[in-house]
Amino acid sequence: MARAKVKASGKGRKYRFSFGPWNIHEGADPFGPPVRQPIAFAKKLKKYRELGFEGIQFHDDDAVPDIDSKSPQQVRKEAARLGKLLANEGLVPEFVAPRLWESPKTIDGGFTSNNPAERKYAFQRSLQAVDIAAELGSKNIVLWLAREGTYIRESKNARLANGYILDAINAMLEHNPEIRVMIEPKPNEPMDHAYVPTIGHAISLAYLSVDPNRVGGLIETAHAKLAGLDPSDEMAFALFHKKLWSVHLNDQNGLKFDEDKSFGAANLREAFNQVRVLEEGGFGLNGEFVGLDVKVMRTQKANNATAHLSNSKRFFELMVHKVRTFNRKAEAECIKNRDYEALERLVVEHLLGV
Ligand code: 3MF
Ligand code: MG
Repeated sequence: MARAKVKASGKGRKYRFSFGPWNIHEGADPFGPPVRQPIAFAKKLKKYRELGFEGIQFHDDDAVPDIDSKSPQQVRKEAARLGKLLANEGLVPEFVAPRLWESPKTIDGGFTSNNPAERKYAFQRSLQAVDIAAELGSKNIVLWLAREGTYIRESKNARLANGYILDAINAMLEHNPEIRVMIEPKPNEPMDHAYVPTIGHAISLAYLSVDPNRVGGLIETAHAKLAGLDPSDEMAFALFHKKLWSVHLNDQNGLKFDEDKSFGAANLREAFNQVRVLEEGGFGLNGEFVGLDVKVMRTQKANNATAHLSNSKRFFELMVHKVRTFNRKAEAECIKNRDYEALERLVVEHLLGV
């Protein structure tokens, strides 16, 4: 297949890309078992460079497996060892996310569990994630608040729950003066409703924290869409607050389960607008990664189960090209004349390449 050559650099910007090891996965879903063999972490690490990625997103237990069975010293030691390995391979740890949603101790949520002992576990595990990030050489913690929410509203006190989440964020900030916390909002799934469902909620919590400059957001395309919002507007909101510190680009075909499709695969125009907003807002100029959170289709054979990653990166780069070659003069003219029908045609024809 002939491939158009595109550059994702220019205007002083060279985008760097990241993904998490969970993005290379076995294809299990709630209705069926794995359909591909697991790939060892070391093998996944080799894939990064091969696929043109530099940044690695970590869960705490991606970095240190079986984390709960190890002493704090052991956890730090293993994280430090991995940090050295990454540096030797020229790979960058982008962030660490405490995986609070899989432990038997977080069945009812972590920070917002109704059980104080479970809240304490979530708290301590998050502080440990901060230590892991430091040992790996990353300043970023991501909080995806997976089970911090409810199946039925009456089961938790939502007002107090927001306070518990803020307490945990403050504790992380105080635990390490260098660390930044990025909240990755998602409105639902696994919960019926999650607390902190949008970037607006996340940023309002950030301002209440002990150090608002160190609390920001990571926006995932699909999560914004599941909230019925436009991902590019959500990104613009965070950029306006100087709080868009990472993204999970992917795509989502309407309001259904979180699909994590390849970026741009469901809606080209939304992808165009996300890239347009990121470019215009200077995303990446302070070292931010263009992060992906994408799943390969369950039907994909094992021999090409990373195509969703290279495809997403390529679609992003092609969109950068589309954004940079958009006729800005014609755009300005349409806006000046309040002729948005003409603007619509300009955009659609540009995307269609006519
Ligand atoms: C949620 C996330 C991750 C999840 C990952 C695996 C950082 O959208 O980005 O948390 O763990 O998607 O399901
Ligand atoms: Mg995500």
